[in-house]
Amino acid sequence: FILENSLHNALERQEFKVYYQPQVNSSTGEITKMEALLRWQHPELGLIPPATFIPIAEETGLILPISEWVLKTACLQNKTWQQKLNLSSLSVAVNLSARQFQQPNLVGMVEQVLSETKLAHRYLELEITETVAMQDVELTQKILKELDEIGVTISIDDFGTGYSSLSYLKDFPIHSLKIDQSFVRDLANKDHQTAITTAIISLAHGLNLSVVAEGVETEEQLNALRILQCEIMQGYFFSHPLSAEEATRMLTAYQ
Ligand code: G
Ligand code: G
Ligand code: MN
Ligand code: NA
Repeated sequence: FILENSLHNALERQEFKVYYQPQVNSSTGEITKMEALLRWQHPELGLIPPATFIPIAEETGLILPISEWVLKTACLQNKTWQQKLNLSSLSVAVNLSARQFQQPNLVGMVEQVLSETKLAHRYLELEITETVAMQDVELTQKILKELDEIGVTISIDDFGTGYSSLSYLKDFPIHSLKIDQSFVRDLANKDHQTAITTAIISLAHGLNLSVVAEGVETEEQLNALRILQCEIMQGYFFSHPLSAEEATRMLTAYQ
């Protein structure tokens, strides 16, 4: 109850922050994209993780205004980085929630935000989990098709953890698969469990999709992924999620 009540006021009280975590091309060192990750700094309870408040926000419908704010903030930030830091090809990835897929005007809202922030459509990637994508396959197909038509790119988040058939991969207009952290973690254990990661990477390549490894924490994992020809990586090994100020400093130093 306490959380639900304060969640109602959190937006106007400016208690949300968007953090950013880079995606790195491990061969060239290039930062290709920043993933926007929402944080809630509660005045009494401190930092509340998204896993705690997003389910409440979903139930109450508050996720809709919050998500729109995240999208706007992230697009504006990316546009600023492109211009001020001369990173003209930097993209931004934003997570979509289940509830947003039932929102009738999702695509219109996305278009509106892109036009307000003047970010070219191709620099926005929307991440959806397999589980959300599979809730209503026909609806997902319709929405993804519309997003694809306006030039936004789509990735499947936490790939491999959902309960789904693989046949949708050829029907949905998606651009990349994000290998779930749990599989990347297994790359470093002493049994060298590479089977699932290997399969996801070759599946992605076979379907002409790009593939991103999440949760890369060690050099050992990085090397294993390189051997498997996974080019794009994200994780603590490169950077934790950073505040906008920290991310700007990091991008400035890198540039
Ligand atoms: O840092 P991490 O604790 O940020 O994120 C935990 C979970 O919350 C992840 O599954 C992530 O996808 C999700 N998440 C983070 N930010 C957002 C957001 O802005 N919208 C939605 N729907 N999920 C988010
Ligand atoms: O579900 P999604 O992939 O959107 O959420 C990413 C989550 O993973 C966030 O909570 C983010 O803070 C976290 N994260 C990012 N990099 C790492 C990492 O290297 N290790 C671990 N354990 N978590 C990570
Ligand atoms: Mn994600
Ligand atoms: Na993920």
